[in-house]
Amino acid sequence: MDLTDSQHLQQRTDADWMAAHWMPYTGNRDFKAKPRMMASASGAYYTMQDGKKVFDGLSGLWCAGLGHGRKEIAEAVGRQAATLDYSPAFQFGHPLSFELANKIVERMPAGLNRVFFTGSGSESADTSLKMARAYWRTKGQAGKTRLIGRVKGYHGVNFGGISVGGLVANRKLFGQGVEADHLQHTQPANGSFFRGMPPGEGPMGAALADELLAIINLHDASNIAAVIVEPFAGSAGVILPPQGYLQRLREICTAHNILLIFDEVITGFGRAGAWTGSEAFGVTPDILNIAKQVTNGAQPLGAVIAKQEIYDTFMAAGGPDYMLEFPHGYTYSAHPVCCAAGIASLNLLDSESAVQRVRELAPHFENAVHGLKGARHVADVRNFGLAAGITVSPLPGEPAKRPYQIAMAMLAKGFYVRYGGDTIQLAPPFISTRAEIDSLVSALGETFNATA
Ligand code: PXG
Ligand code: PLP
Repeated sequence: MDLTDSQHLQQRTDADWMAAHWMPYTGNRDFKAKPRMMASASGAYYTMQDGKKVFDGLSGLWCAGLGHGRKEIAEAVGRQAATLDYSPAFQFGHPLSFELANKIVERMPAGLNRVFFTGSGSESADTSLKMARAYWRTKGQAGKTRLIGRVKGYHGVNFGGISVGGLVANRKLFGQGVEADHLQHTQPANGSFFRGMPPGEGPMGAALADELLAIINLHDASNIAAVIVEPFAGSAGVILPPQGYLQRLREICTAHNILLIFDEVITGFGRAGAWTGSEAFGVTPDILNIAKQVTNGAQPLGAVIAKQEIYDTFMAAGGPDYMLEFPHGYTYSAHPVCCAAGIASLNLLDSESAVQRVRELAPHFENAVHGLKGARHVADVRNFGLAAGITVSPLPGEPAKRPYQIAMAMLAKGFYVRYGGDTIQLAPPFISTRAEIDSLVSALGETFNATA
């Protein structure tokens, strides 16, 4: 395509041309009437097609903490695409996936050391749930099939993920899913304004985890395969576990032979100021899911990391060596170009001490976002690492409207923030400066105050 064509494309927003793309999780009618087209990105900024520079207040969709346009990642992707653009995912291998698996394991909690690659967080969720059921069946406990999620949980959009997920808007159109129960959410009452984790005492504290005992009483542990939770819930608006809550879930799962799965698609690889939420909160699951930041968002890649005993169980039951042990996988599992992006991204997280940087920025970010207390419509602020959720008091009958209005007003001011449900979400890049965080949050405060 010559420059003229590309310039032409850059300017095209006519309705007929845009009709062909049914956009995901997007108000298609609104977008196509008022397009928000991005043209390029560098560092912590997007350039919109009209030339406007916009600060990336959510690191893309929680995935580009290292900032955009990273030369090292782009070069690794280009080199790999030219060398081995695709390699059959089944029954053949290529060195990069083994290299990346080792690099991932080095960053996982001790004992989680077997990496199954997927193409996204949703695929990771469904892979982990199938792995859990198959594990128990392989061990001769075929009755252990029930899956336990949590209200307000998000585990992507595939059938397993929406069944254990607890954001009802993502499930209600789709009919019968997989049998699942849900723990209560851990979101404190509006007006709590806790900094980081809520205290462990009281009815919204660690005792919330004991609800798992009630579910076990109902179904019996002999029918339950796994519990899946996000260390902190991202999509629902940054909902922290109370002190001691995850420890309690771990104890109950261990005592009752139930696998504990952490969905770390958002909390993995730096966002929580540690390599994993597991590390940040000091609790180790049996299975840990990742995606997003592992490639800095530059290529689609996810993974499920299992403890060795799970892998060994499948191997021991696998029959003759020429037979496969786990009938599961995707055409794009361990895609060589995605693995190249993953290796380059993990190298950059190391060479830039990005996780350390998140830890250093987090107190500044916490002070900034909690400065929003008192702004108009701000009902609660929650934060951890470089993530924050702000609950917006609803317009009567239209709880989702004000967040939308606020996000659009922020865009006009040059800041991209995410809105979802009754929340505004922030997850600035790890490379943000303190001044950038301050201007993001002060623009948000002004916008709240100016919103009817
Ligand atoms: N698990 C968790 C915990 C997630 O946050 C997924 C699974 C699904 O990943 P994929 O790659 O299939 O989208 C996610 C994704 C938001 C937002 O603004 C959050 C996600 C995706 C898009 C937007 O909260 N989380
Ligand atoms: N549908 C059909 C008809 C297929 O042939 C395949 C893969 O071979 C799939 C779905 C699954 O695609 P993927 O492996 O990319 O998830």
